[in-house]
Amino acid sequence: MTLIEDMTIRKVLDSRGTPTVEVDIHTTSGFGRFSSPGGASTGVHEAVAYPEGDLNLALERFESEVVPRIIGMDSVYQEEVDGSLQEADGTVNFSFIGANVAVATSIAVAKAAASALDLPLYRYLGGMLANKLPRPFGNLIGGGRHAPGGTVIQEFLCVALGPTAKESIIANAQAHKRVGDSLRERLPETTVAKGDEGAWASPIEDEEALRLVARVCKEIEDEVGFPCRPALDMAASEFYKDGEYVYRDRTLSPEEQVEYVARLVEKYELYSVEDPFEQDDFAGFARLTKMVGDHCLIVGDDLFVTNVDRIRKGVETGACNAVLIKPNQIGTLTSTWLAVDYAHEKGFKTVISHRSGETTDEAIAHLAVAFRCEGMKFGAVGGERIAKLNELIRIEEELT
Ligand code: 2PG
Ligand code: MG
Repeated sequence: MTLIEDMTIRKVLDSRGTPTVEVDIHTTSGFGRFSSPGGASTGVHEAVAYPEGDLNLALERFESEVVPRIIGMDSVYQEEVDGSLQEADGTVNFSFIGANVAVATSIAVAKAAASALDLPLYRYLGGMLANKLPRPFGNLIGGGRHAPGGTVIQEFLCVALGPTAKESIIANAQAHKRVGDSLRERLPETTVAKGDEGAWASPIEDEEALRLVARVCKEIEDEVGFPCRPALDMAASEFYKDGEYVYRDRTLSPEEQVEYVARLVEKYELYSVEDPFEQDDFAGFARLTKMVGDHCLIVGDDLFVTNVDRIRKGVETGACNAVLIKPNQIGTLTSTWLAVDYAHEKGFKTVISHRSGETTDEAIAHLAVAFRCEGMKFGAVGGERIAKLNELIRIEEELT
């Protein structure tokens, strides 16, 4: 029933129109498919997406190294399958077969096992403990690598804390719409465009963007009757140049950056701040966590890259109180789970996340529920984003 009989790989497109890989897994009576997303503001410590940056070479290595090892394995033994992927690769960062090939295979295998057992993926992975819905983080204004010419800070988000995930998802989308209207009013002569994740892209100053998002969050909060809080993903490595953080209107030293971010947290009552410092500055993250971590999530993305060893360093140094989780940063479902499990054991929250270049696959909605993540960052609008948000709405319906 669950033995892997056949597997194929193909090139498909992600939401930026960039080719990515999709893997199909057929078991005796099950089928699974997963296509890998791709990042733009990728961390330097992430697993390598494609060997030598070459997708075609990854396709060849799938045929020569992965297929012979995985065919005949039992799809319910996920750890063994993922171990074979590591063996087929033989490096510490999937630079031989490519993390995108590994993660597509790994998650497709889990989906095939779930389908053979006639279970939804979240139930197959999470069992009876998969009964809690994560908080949706909706991206409203986007800049950085996702919208060059827009804000320097990469993401200004709304985290709606509604009684149900569905109400929160809808509130985030309302906030997105309202921010678009406000930007059109503010810049009547300028086209208001969207960036890679469907967030509004606008050439306004960062703090003005945050003020706008905070105001809209408050308006939506008053309308829906539950809290809606602003949040940031600064992706600060992208504007860290020669030891300083370079904004359009100011340049800050690392010490000044700590003070600046702490001020933003207090003034705008931020729910969370992701990557406020460059990706190796554990000390900066620790200082901020000490200052405001009792009332704000300090989230490490490029800092941790879903890697247990780096999360351990965060725990030891007091850097952050939350981890962003992206399966393709680390390459397999097992390694992703180890990162989540370790973070939870140490009292860190987890937020599972899309990539800026996404596919329409909805599997990470299932992982968010199965892994009991605190949050999920899947965007607010856009086809490849709502594929996941709507799946969460369906899962919630099944659970209630
Ligand atoms: C991030 C992600 C997703 P990217 O920085 O958190 O929002 O961006 O996929 O480009 O790394
Ligand atoms: Mg990030």
